[in-house]
Amino acid sequence: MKLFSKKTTSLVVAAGLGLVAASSSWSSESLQDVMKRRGLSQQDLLAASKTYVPTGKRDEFVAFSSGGQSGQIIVYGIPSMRILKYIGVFTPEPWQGYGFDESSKKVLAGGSIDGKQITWGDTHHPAISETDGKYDGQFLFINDKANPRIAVVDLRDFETKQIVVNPIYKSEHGGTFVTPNTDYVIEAAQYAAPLENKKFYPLEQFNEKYRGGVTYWKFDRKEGRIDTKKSFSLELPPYSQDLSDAGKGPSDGWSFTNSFCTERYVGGIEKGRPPYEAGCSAKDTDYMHVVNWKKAAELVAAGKAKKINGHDVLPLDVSIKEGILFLVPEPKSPHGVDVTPDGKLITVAGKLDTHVSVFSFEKIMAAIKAGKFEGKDPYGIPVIAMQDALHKQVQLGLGPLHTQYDSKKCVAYTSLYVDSQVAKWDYCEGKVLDKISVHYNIGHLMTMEGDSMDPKGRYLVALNKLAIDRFVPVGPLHPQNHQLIDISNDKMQLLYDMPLPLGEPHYVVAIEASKLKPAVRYKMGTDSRTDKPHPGAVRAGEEKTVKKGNKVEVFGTLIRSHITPETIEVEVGDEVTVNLTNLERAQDETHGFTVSTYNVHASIEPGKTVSVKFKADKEGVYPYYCTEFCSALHLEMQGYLLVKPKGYKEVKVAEQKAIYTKADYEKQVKKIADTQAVIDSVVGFITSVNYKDFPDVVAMVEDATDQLGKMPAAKAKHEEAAKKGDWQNATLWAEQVWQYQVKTADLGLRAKTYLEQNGAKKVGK
Ligand code: RUQ
Ligand code: CUA
Repeated sequence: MKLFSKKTTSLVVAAGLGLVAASSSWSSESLQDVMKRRGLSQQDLLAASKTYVPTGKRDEFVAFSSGGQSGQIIVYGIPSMRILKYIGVFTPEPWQGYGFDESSKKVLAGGSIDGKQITWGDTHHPAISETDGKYDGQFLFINDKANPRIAVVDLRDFETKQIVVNPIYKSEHGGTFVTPNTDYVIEAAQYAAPLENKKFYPLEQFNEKYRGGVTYWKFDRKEGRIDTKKSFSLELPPYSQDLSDAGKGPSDGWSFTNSFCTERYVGGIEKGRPPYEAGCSAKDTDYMHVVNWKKAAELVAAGKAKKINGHDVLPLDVSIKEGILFLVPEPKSPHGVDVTPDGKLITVAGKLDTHVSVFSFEKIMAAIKAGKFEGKDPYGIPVIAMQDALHKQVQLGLGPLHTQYDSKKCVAYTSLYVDSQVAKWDYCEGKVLDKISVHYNIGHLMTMEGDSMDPKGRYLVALNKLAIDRFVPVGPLHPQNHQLIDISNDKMQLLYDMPLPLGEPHYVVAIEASKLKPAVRYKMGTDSRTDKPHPGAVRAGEEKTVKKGNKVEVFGTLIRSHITPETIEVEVGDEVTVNLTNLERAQDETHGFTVSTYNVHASIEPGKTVSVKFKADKEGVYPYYCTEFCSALHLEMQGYLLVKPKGYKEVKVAEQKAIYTKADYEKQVKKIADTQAVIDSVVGFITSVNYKDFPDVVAMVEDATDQLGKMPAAKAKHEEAAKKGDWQNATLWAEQVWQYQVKTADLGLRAKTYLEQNGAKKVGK
């Protein structure tokens, strides 16, 4: 029996414009044959059919994974688990020119601390911007635990636009979490330290002088940037604040932050004291911080904050007096705090407790309103009794960490680190529904839009801390393992292991792919890092090199398949800035740019302008070239940086010897005529359909028209040279005409294919 049999015949038009017919057909192997040969079970096939995304088809969800110590973000598709992109965030990323061109260097420099550039980060928790508590797909935020910072990524182009440094912490962990309309991005501290910069207090003064906190970064959606001046923090006791979450729906306006080591234990193993891990887990409970951030923002606006390192901080006594800060005991060494989609309940998992605790926001509010507290912490913060805040406690297993929600009512999933399992449970009734083993030691888990007010269910990804024996060994450092689990039925089913070899991802968020609307091209001459017109942008024909003193500035362009200018001449010691605009409009026609040994690189997508800068401090000849394989004559997309010695005198050099003859020229002219026939037929097809209804095709047609528009000048040159019997120049200019034709035809054929595949309709003459 043949289950899969398919025969496809496609016409491939090679760049040389010969028409080549290629046919491929599936081999006659049956499904059973393949199962036998590869040792696959029925169960494997079922799993494969749930994760396999056929060639040419796209994923349902897009996941944004923290890149851990890589300081980057990894983007992959679900259910295929195919990696789509790495976004450079805290770490330079050469392919995207991130950290190798001027504007992106500025973004990275925004993350400098005390004048020191930090070129790595420990990214933990990405967050997608929300509108009314639902993912809107516009922006992405991520934190750096090692050097307390937050980055803003714009999902229109998947580029990092801003890095802000937390002005008062020395470490953090509880970021990033957004409020339901992304008014604020929450970032909580981790290891307490003095809040004033560069201030030393001995560890003996830990209780008095060390502090934690939670920061609310104001996000300006219109600007697409964090507004540091309108951001503020709450001073908190030196408890190790951990993860946070924003309230939503009925709990909107409040936020919740876990903590551990409320013992305020100070270790010192080298002094014979018991280590941190013993002292920090001695008590049975730690504290969840409950903060009224809306009221906090009002207090800051009313001038109740005090400035620490130039940043607004609400002192502990103010927050206590104004009634915006409360504590609720939570089981020993908690980790995740996750508000339910309806905003009514808050799930907390304690690493050293077998239960998850579900707190009721309503009960917490009732206790606050009634002034019913079991006491105060050492800093005077009112403490609500656990029993007064608790909705339910559910025994799940060993080492519960993080919780995510399903589209089905009352259904939650919690990771069990020690048990290496995912527990599916009902948080309304408080009962376990199902468990599945994962490999191994799961940290976070993630369901589709599972921390928003509108979870989508379907899939769950387990972010396992250890891979051990799951993959072909690649040395002592193993990749991470993201395991895809089907949650659409009552029983969970493990589908797929995905190795992620770029740092240790902590958390992932996934959004419906259809909600993302990334751009295809920039408005011509845009600086993508500022979203503003780039001062170095020029249009075709306006290219120039300007020299002022020892500063040389090039205003150049890129288009298949040449860089203008093709030579840059400078004197040793000159400071060189090269601005380049990619004149293309066609989708995916990116050019790259580098100059040999000067450590610069730019990725210049259609419409973008980028500048690279360097000091030409070595005499010599340095090729530059386009680093993206953009066209048939990509390798020819080249030029020379000539760094001459000071005071160099030009020497006269003989012209290159002619090698072409009249016969060569005539061959060229014939080739041009043949190619024109192909172009005419493609143009005939495009104009016979409603191509104007397809913006991508309109862009390709514009590019093609640009290329064609350059032909007459080159044609006049070859004809004139031919008239003079200068067969050398006649042949070369004719070749250039053909080059323009080739690019026109390439675009035309791409447009034609696009139209055929996207259901273009014939239009009447
Ligand atoms: S972490 S395994 Cu969120 Cu940084 Cu929990
Ligand atoms: Cu442009 Cu290669």
